[in-house]
Amino acid sequence: MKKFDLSLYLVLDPDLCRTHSMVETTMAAIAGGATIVQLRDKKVGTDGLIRIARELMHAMKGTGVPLIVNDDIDAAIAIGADGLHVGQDDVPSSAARERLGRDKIIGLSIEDEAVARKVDPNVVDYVGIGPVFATPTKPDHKPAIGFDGLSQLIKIVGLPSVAIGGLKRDHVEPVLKSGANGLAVVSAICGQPDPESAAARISAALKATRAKDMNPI
Ligand code: TZP
Ligand code: MG
Repeated sequence: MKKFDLSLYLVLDPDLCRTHSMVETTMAAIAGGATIVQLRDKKVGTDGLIRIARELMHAMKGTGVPLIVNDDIDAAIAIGADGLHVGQDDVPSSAARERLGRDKIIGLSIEDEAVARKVDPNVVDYVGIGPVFATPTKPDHKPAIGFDGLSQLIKIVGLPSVAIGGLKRDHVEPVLKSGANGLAVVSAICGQPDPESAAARISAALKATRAKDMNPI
């Protein structure tokens, strides 16, 4: 059963989360309105990821918020994560689907038109598109695409999508106007002095923007 809400997608970064820990940040963000969480840790290896993901799953139990593992399909399978997020240099999404089965969520990062045109909607459940802006959180990121690039890629892919890269609360409106279902953030929540209120402020902006669009003056 695959149900997910991309509105406020928290991507965890172990370095930025140092002050509050990943579990604490995650639970605060969920209390503030985060709708989906991705564990992204490039340094710990599969065993380390499994250990952290187990702690996260235990803490998140009963919240209804899915946990997605970045890149590491073995870790995702070992812990029974809700899904896997892959980039262009990771396991191909078709191979991931074969191993994970139909019930798991598969997300794919896309950065340009060529990649967007190759996405298989029978395999991929959602796409992460960006970076919208340059960001120090991912030093090796591809060139920033801005909101014009974002809306162009969303139209090409035609799948649920989440924007990523340098996004803060003030970007909620242009992100939704570009056609994305939500925004994925790292530093707008991880490492913030109060991750719960940081998430709550973004979540409130999402609700206000959607309400405004439904009731145009
Ligand atoms: N992929 C593209 S940009 C990025 C990732 C994981 C990092 C986004 O981090 P931040 O702090 O929200 O700019
Ligand atoms: Mg990757």
